[in-house]
Amino acid sequence: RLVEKKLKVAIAERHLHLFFQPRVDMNSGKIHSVEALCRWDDPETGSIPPNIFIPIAEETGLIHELSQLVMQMVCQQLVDWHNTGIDVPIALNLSVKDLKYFDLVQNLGVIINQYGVSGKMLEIEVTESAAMTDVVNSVKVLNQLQEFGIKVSIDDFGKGYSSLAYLSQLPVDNLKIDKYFVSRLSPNFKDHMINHNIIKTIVSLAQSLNLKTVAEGIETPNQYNILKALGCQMGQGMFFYHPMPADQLAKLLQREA
Ligand code: G
Ligand code: G
Ligand code: NA
Ligand code: MN
Repeated sequence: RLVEKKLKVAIAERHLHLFFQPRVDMNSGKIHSVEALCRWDDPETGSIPPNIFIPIAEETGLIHELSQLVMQMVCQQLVDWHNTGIDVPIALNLSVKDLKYFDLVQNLGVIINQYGVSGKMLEIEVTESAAMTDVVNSVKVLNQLQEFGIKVSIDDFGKGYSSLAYLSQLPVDNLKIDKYFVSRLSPNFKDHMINHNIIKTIVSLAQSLNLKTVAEGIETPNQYNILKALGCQMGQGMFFYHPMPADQLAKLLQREA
């Protein structure tokens, strides 16, 4: 397929770059870390969104090369920011296919060493469906990541299928509450109380498992206030900041400092 060929070239020629969306401490409002979101600029078509190219990368097996490139770009960014006096941890998204790829951990270890970055500056986001697909393997992979000091988050929590029995076995640090629940907190939605209660339950589940919660897709002051009251520790969304290029984020952090 044409698009497959183009993606392969894009990865080889590095027509991919990262945007960064701040993750904010709900109480202080300070930027805690950032999530790296991959962008593909095609010289002919223009910008192609990840919702389109990530599934193609997964189908074609190009995801491993793509994730490898994202890991390198993330480490390079940590180095570049560090050299300008900025140290902010970066979370990157991995696919279900990445967790099954036995070289992932080893590759990441090599990249971290090459760039000389600390695992403490990195976080991995995986969806619950990814982590639950092969729990024995996931436990192994996530444990190894944590041995590097890398944090692990379950992304889009509540949206996929989760087994609570397995969740307690997974070595994870954070649950990211899916933006679907957050988006339906407004009283305009008939089910807003149900979503409110689901979030309350997720926060309480996280507390009992000693995990932190991050709410995704916060867009309004009302959503922010509810999530804060429910004890959600961190938040992301357009209410705080849109995803932005690296230099813009650097300026923002320099202003904050
Ligand atoms: O920022 P946004 O619309 O662009 O991202 C859309 C989806 O693509 C999200 O589910 C996000 O997790 C995913 N995504 C963004 N960047 C990456 C990446 O580098 N790797 C993987 N596997 N998924 C990504
Ligand atoms: O699946 P994941 O959580 O990694 O996806 C992050 C996605 O959420 C990206 O597509 C990003 O652009 C998008 N996003 C970031 N902030 C908001 C927001 O406030 N509202 C909505 N609807 N999407 C957001
Ligand atoms: Na994701
Ligand atoms: Mn994510």
